[in-house]
Amino acid sequence: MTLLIRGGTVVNADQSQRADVLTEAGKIVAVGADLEAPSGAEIIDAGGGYVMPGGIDPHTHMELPFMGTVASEDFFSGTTAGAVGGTTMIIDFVIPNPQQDVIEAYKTWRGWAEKSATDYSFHVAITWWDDSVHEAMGTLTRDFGVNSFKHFMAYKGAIMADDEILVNSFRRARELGAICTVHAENGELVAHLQQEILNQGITGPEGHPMSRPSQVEGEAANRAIRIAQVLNVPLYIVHNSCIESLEAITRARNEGQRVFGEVLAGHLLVDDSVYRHKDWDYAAAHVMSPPFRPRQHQEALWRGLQAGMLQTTATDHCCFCAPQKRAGHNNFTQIPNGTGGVEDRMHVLWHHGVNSGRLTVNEFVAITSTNAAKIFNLYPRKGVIAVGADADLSVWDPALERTISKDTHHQNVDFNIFEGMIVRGINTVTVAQGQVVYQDGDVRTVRGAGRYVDRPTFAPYYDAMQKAAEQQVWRAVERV
Ligand code: URQ
Ligand code: ZN
Ligand code: ZN
Repeated sequence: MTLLIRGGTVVNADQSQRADVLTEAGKIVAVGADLEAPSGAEIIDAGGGYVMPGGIDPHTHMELPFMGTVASEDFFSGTTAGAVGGTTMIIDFVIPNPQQDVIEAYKTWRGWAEKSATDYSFHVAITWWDDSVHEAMGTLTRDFGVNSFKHFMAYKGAIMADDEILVNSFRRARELGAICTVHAENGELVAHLQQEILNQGITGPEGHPMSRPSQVEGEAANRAIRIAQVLNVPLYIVHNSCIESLEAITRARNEGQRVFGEVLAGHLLVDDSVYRHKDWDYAAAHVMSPPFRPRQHQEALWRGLQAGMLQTTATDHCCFCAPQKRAGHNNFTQIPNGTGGVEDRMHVLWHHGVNSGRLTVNEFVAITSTNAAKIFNLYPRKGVIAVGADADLSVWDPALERTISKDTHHQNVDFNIFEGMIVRGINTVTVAQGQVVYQDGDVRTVRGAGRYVDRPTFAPYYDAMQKAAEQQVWRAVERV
């Protein structure tokens, strides 16, 4: 399959250029001016718009079994919705139950993901510890292309990793050359506050943010940062929602520590007033953790993105429909936590980031694709329009508008946290593996076309350099 995208401006994280893009058999084979169209090539006219790397959403939970139910979005519908919105790869999560064999859980998730329409990979959560988990982490990095391990510091009594698990797992990740990621909320404090709030007779969704104040997130972020610092392992903090966690990341990065921060499109644009809405279903639809925060946190998060203290954007796409959310009708702690966004992430970030002047188009590419590719060792296969990269890209019309709505989105959920938002600047075409998967409203995804993408650890490189240094062969290496 040969595809020529012409007449556009190619936008990468580092530079923009007027250029055509030629793809062949799923790879980019040429980027340059006035490229010839090989006979039989499909031609797409970018119409003066932008041609950008396909989005990478490093944080989704398709068909996640959670809090007594299963997320309503599966891997095919979710990756299709992502493709409609310009995202061509997701990194999802294997989340073993405590005491569940980690490799068995990994293989289960791999089975579920085979229906994906676009490429995918997995972070693996460490929710318990014994020698078998230690062993499994090695097997996953060596044989299954996993280079990132997740730790939920929240969800006590379920999947919470206490400090002993954090220390054991972080230490093992360091040995393997993997990166550690955390959901940073102090699960003990959350459990205590939940009970206190219920004891006061508050059972509605308004109790959710009350039980997870931003200090609870800031403490956990700082604790994870300090543990990672002592154990000398890189750290990635998912869904930073507040000033306190941003401050912890900023301090660590200013000290030169290898810490990365992710922010959700939702946390940049939705505030905590949603929990005080008079309609129970509306408020419950916004129950996710960490919760949406008061407005001052959003401005700080935007500044964190602009300052480079937050590197990636994601959605934490974890959908539950109203009947599922109603499981918590008499007790907010039983409302399944999660909201959607995989289809809208890039649109809302372009409108509120680029159109507002907060971000350049190059910075937009960095935070929606390139940075995640680099942090999780997918670059330059992913996250860039360059010869040899996968042919995952989108054609972007900066003048085209859409109104976001559950009535028109492709996400398999009956709610949209961006409902009614008018955004200007959206993709007209999405290409994945060199195939057009979306064009001007026409969805062309194919069930099962997505591939599992291995993510090598950094250890081989690191070990080689370490051994070279130890064997004093630097000179030879430099001469080569
Ligand atoms: O905590 C997460 O990231 C998962 C369980 C999705 N739910 C959520 O509220 N963020
Ligand atoms: Zn989380
Ligand atoms: Zn999550």
